[in-house]
Amino acid sequence: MTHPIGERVPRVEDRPLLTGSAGFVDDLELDGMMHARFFRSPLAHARIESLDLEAARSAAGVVAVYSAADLSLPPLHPPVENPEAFSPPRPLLAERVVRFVGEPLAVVVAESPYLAEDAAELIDARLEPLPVLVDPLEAAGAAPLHQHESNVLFDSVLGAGDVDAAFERAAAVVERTFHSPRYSATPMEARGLVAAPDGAGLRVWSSTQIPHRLASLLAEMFQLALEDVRVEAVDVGGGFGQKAHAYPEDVLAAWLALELRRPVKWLEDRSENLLAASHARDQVVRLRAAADADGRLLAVEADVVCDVGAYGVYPHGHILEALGTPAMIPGPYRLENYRAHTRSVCTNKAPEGAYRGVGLPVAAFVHERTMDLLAAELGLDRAEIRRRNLIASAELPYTTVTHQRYDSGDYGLALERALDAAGYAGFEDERRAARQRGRLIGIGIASYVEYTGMGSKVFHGRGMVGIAGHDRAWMRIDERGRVTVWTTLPAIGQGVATTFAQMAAAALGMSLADVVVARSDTAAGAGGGTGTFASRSAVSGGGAVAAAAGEMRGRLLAAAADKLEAAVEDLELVDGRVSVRGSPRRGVAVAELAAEDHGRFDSDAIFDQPLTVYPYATHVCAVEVDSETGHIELLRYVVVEDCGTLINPQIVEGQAHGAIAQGVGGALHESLVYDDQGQLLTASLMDYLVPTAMELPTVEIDHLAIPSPDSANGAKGVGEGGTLAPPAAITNAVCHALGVEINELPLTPELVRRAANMGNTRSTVARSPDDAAARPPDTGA
Ligand code: MCN
Repeated sequence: MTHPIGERVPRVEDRPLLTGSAGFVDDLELDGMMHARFFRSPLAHARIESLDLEAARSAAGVVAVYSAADLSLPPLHPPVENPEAFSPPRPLLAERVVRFVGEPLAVVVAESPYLAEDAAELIDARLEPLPVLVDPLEAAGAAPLHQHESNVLFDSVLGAGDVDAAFERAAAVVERTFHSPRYSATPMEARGLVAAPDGAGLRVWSSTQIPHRLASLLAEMFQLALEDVRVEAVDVGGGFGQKAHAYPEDVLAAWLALELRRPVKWLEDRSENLLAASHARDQVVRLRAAADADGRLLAVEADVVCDVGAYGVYPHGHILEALGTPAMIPGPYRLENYRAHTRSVCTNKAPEGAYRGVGLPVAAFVHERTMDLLAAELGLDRAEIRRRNLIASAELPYTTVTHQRYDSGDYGLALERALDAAGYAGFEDERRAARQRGRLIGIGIASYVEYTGMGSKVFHGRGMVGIAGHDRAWMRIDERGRVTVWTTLPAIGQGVATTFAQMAAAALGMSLADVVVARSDTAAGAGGGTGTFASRSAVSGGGAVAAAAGEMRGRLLAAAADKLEAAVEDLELVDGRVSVRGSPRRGVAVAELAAEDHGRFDSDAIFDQPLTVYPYATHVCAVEVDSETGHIELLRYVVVEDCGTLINPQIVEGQAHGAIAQGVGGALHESLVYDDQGQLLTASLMDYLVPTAMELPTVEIDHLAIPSPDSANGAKGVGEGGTLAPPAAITNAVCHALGVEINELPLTPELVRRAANMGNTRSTVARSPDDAAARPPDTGA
């Protein structure tokens, strides 16, 4: 196989994962290794009166116990340089005050994880309760949790056009409030790392999406030279954004290894993961939309409130969703008049961070529910209103009112293909026939466009100055002519051990079997890079791999030119052999060149993607709803997507399946629920319901594969897109089945039954972001 791009190459990472030979953090056993366990706050907001560590310190097997008073480390301070944002520091262990249930107060190090856990239970904390803020709308006006004038940590207005004039000439106006619950990314493997002293420095093995960024943070925290901190990403049992951050626990576990001069393992349990790893998508969006009599969007006005919890995450800060959701509320539609007011508000809940899709599933839920609502208002077909508003392929590149430059594609084609595949045209007949048999079925559409593959310009433009934005690849060839590739984008389950190998093999004219993608490791070469998040590996990593492979290829050709006494331009590199074009017998094997002096072919390249690329899709979903039990059955699920040139269609489909599973979870089941004292009521998987294979539909996927003109390989990102549409497509289908309106998630059986019983009314809690006094109606749940 000489050009494996676009091939359905089976994932090389699967065999070790399926045969148990993969190496996760918990598989690491080092001599003399100790185990860390955190003592966490049982209260959401309290003054720390005293912390008695003595019983824990004298417990069996305990090596040391530390509280904030024993540390001389700075807080984690997300470097956010955005004039509209205030970024509060986050202490590694709470000092004076705790701000959420699960916040670490002390850390115990013991000879076994069980002894550490037992000893942590002996810690006696006297906490004086303070008023608890769980409602962002109330928190906005309440006493500040940080050294800032209010709990509003980000306050921004953006927009363009004449919104008021557009509303005045509208034929239809809809105004609704949309609620997105709090979610957890719930990776199968929770957070964890192993750290060990290493001469004057430190060695870390981490389940992380950002090994290079973690290394630079640890070097800064411990005042070590960057080259003295080596971080290796081990096999990652899912990250989904949650591991795109560095947490206080990571820093402390590494510090313990340095301080005690022994290896330390820290692994959290599921309950800690649900309590204290980052959450996401807790938002209230009030939206007004205006359309003319033909259903063409005239104006949109949005008020977005993001509940970011007690702190920002490192290094992204607390502005991830607050920048993402309002920027993408216009969706794939033509819109000239837009105004959005966005606030990030801190509360006594766990900090919010990245979760696959970051703010965009909320934007898609809002714009796709709004399309259906406008269609109903105007008596238009729901597909037709989308047809009239979708940006046409001839209009691309199209710069939106929020300064997104949608690059390429055909949004209308994705819609039509998805409608055809789902049988949209004949669905009304099916629905009527089903009704006659007492069955309630419905169909829902969700179209979206998203940003992927962002480079340094975008992150720094947002004020996220702690994110490099570029990526890097290093390549070496051994004496047998086999190539090893390292990148700054670790494999987290998304298949880059396969797709980077495909890219390198294609660029080097080599067989896939001769290319190995190694785990990301800061020891692979000097310099850093960004990491795996925001669906950037295909584009940014792809650019770095192509550049490094190009460099190696150039050196191989130059060496072959010397040997063959031919001009470089006359040579070709195919199937691991350089030969003179037209005289295939005059050639030399790459392995032979490498055997002579393999070091001279090493390459190293940096890539910074200049333009953001925008994949898009339409999902169409058919459901059956049981109005007595509230059960929703997904009958059919069709996706037509365009992530540009497909590197590996099988991996792209796997990415879509996984992301859709998470989107279905978000639509039907998942919700982190706090009580009014800030206690998390869903701190186990008995209560926080993730979808299982039983709930998932068979997904039919079609690809448009229109290459992006703005990425080096024509690809756009695909890892997150599948999460964006399911909440909207499923809710639209359920509303269609029942003839009701629902504008909140998840669609629990209680909510569906309540909506069905209310008949054709709005079931959503009618509460505006500005109305702090209004209370949601009793859910009866
Ligand atoms: N790909 C391709 N052709 C394209 C685009 C992508 O073959 N046109 C391939 C890529 O080469 C890569 C995969 O699809 O193998 C995803 O690529 P990309 O969209 O660039 O996203 P990233 O590799 O940067 O992955 C991150 C993304 C995000 S942000 C989250 S969160 C996420 C995800 O993808 N977390 C995951 N997918 C995940 N999948 C698994 N199994 N586990 C996670 O934690």
